[in-house]
Amino acid sequence: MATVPAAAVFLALGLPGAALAEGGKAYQIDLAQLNDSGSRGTVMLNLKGNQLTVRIESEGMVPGQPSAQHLHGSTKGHDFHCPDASDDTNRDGILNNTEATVDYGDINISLTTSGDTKATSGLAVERMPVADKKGKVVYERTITVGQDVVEHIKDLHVVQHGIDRNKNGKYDFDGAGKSELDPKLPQEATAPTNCGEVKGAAVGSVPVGGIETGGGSPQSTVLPMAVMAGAAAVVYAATAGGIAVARKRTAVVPVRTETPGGAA
Ligand SMILES: [Cu+2]
Repeated sequence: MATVPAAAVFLALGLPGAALAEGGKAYQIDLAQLNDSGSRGTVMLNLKGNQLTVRIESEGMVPGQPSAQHLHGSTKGHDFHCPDASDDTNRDGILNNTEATVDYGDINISLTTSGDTKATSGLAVERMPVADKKGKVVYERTITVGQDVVEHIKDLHVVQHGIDRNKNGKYDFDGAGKSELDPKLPQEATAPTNCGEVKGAAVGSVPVGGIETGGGSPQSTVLPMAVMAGAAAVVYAATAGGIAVARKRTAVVPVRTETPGGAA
């Protein structure tokens, strides 16, 4: 089982002990690339009561671009896991979110930088971390979670989204075409770039009710990110240069557009 003295884990990883509340349980996740993205990272989950502190350090992300990131999976005992290239069921060379959701399950928590962390904030990219110029993302947030999350923390996985298939430093339609979730979004913006499971989860966690796929669970009959695209306060807007993050006051009309390269 992956539970170890939290302070020891942070010591071993070189992460600041101050980030860790005393008396909590810590779980480590190694993020492994999907879609040949070259992305990788380390996640520490620290649980103290119903306070979950999530710390992510990842690299190989698309510089200057926001990365949607979530805890995926089920807190009801269904067994999900990280996908691999064989889950590219339409064999177009891209593991898209719909294909991957069969394995990693729906969004349980959106790992936003502020505001709510509901699944409906899954594509609230103005509240998602932006990679620095070297493609590094550092994220830390403490979230109040439900008892179901406390009891099933080992059944959840961290997934970060956003790839740069044509290596031009931005999300655009030339790299991988349109997202299957929303034709207005590039596939590069929504495809998963990495995924990681809690270490030792397969040993310590016995799924209830056996293995189910995302497609088979009732909550997965609606594509989560497609739903979020409509609910999110922010959309990706295509520009001449590629993709920009457009803030909206209403559900329809962008009122301000930022170029993604502006974030340092
Ligand atoms: Cu996700």
